[in-house]
Amino acid sequence: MASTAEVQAMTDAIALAQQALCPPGPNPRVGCVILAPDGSQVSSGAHEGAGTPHAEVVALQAAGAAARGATAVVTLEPCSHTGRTGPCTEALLDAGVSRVVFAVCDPNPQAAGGAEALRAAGVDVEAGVLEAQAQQLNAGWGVAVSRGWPFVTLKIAASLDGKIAARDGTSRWITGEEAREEVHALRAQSGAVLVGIGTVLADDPVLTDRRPGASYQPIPVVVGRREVPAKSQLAAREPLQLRTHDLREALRELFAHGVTTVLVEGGPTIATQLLRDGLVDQVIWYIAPTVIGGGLPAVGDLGITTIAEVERFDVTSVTRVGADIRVDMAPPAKGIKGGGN
Ligand code: AOF
Ligand code: ZN
Repeated sequence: MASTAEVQAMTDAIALAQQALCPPGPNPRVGCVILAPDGSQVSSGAHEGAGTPHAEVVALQAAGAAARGATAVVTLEPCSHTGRTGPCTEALLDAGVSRVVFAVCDPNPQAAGGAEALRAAGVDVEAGVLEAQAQQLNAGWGVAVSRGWPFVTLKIAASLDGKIAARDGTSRWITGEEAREEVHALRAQSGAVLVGIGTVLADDPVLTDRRPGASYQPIPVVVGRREVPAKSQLAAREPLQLRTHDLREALRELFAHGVTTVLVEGGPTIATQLLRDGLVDQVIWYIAPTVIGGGLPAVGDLGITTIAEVERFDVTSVTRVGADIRVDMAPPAKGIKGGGN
């Protein structure tokens, strides 16, 4: 059983991981607190992105000799592999830590096994403390590393009747400023923002987080065979261009580039294909309180011919954003065509 001091330390470690300047990418958010045998906090640390020391190592370094006989409280199972940095299991053993309390088992097959390695070396190990809370730190990352392609969020901003543009192609702005600002925050939480080449040609998007003080920008990704025009706004950002129509292949390639979470922002061709192939993990749908009538539908033909074939999402939240409505949805856990894990 974890002590009160250990549970408090885990709460603190989760907060540290949450606050760390760790960009969304190949590495998870992780926090660590070192406790002395009397339960007092000796040191703490958080991970700040790929290539930088893991949270355990940051905390151990700050603790120095005081780590001997101490308890390490970590939000993620300590790694037992050499990746960009060395194994944390070794660092913990070298420092003389006698107990390790962690929240979430490492879903990364390459790094997992730390708990067993520590136990085998005589360390007292406890797993699962505040697991659900710590899970939220890296929800998309966990899904991605366990299956080998990124967590996909499909964002759509449409009218009540599901149109994303009027008949002449004009689409700025269907949703209001508040919704658009929220989308900038979604970009800040994503490793990549993906659009089809059709959207680049039609809308000339920039795909950046333009909120004041934004320090991180997701990798812009364009899918499709046609060239990104040199004079487009995106060209200056040197987007990653995936010249394929096979989105499954494109997603695997993105994962190979270190992308674990991708925000898909258009257009209908990509949205249709992702839904048809069951590749969507989360839908964030902004509904503007307006009816366009004729115009461009957000989603094209999914190959559904009769109502018995439709798949319903589970609604996870409904919120008002300015004058618009945001609906968050997830595909039902089972029965996703081809996209299950
Ligand atoms: C982190 N930060 O604090 C911990 C991680 O490529 P590497 O060497 O940085 O290893 C990344 C893996 O290490 C990661 O997928 C996860 O499984 C494990 N633990 N990673 O980035 C940390 N503790
Ligand atoms: Zn590690």
